[in-house]
Amino acid sequence: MSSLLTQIKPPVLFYPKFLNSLDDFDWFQKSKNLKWTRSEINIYGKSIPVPRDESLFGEDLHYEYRGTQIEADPWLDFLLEARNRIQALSGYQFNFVVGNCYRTGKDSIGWHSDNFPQIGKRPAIASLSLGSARKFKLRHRDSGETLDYQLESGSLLIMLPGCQEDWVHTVPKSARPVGERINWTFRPHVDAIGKGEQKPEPDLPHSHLEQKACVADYRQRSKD
Ligand SMILES: O=C(O)CCC(=O)C(=O)O
Repeated sequence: MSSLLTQIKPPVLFYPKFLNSLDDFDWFQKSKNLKWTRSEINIYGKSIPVPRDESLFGEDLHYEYRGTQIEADPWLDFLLEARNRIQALSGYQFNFVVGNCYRTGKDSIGWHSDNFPQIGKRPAIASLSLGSARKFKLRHRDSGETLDYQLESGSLLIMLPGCQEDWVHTVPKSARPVGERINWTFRPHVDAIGKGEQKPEPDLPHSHLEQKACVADYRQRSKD
């Protein structure tokens, strides 16, 4: 069943209007009012703040990030509602969510893939965007093929199994002024799904071909 999904190239499903405008507005306001943390990374013995604020919510599981033990705050109602809707749409299970808050165009996340042991093998990761639109870029590790998505408020991008293995992604800095953007990335956790691959539920409510059409319409070949 997952064979059709994994044939999608790049392995991404994009729903530009996943949220209705009421939830879009309300969830952005709720997200803005949360406690956000600017963490630091150690580069050559120097502590450097990451160029964005972060937060973590989810089930009571073991979390480790950049060698540090961290605690997830318990699910908030709107995040749980978002998680449940995304699970119902995709069939994938998600146990926690990482929040990224980009205050201005100077905030960003560099090229990377999310392949930490705690999210298991070939994870699906679902990314919900709120607030100002930002560019999201995907680059194939071998061919260098690069694609851009404009992540508007209320859009949902699902990185399917294989995406983290074969592609890297980034939200680059923006030279033009942009407002605040908050992004929630819903992830599986091995302590909840077991050590194997995350499996979709058997009955997906949308046909794979409909999802594929959604992908083809919205991706653009990168120009820079
Ligand atoms: O903000 C985004 O759209 C991407 C976030 C991301 O890449 C991450 O949390 O690993």
